[in-house]
Amino acid sequence: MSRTVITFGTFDVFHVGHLRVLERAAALGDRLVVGVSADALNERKKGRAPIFSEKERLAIVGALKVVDAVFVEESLEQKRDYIVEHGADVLVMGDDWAGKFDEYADACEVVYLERTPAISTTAIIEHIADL
Ligand code: C2G
Repeated sequence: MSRTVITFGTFDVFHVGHLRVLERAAALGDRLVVGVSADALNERKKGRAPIFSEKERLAIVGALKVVDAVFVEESLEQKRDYIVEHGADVLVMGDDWAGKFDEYADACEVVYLERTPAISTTAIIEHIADL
């Protein structure tokens, strides 16, 4: 039986922390499906527009060897629908979200992976702004 893994994220200013979490998520199953946050969701969540548009972020994440399919994540509340729609057996998120998605444990396995230390989109943006 093939095992489908699902994960979600903005993946703005794509960096090695994003790559590592996707590689580790893919290793937990046979097929990795990624929900990439819509621009509007990002603005609601973070109070700013992403640097790269959802179309660009979808293209980058979708081109990765470890990613089998991408879709737009329109809202955080639709997670259960996305899990069912994509037939996910495992939901994976970085541990900055630890405990936040435990309510879906009745629909699939929920796994939180350790974040890659010392790298983030915000830190990269701040670093570039300071150059
Ligand atoms: N990540 C990581 N290590 C980092 C930075 C990010 O492992 N140094 C992981 C996050 O934990 C997350 C994924 O990379 O699992 C995507 O991170 P973000 O783009 O910051 O995603 P976020 O805005 O948290 O969106 O429905 C949930 C949201 O859409 C998650």
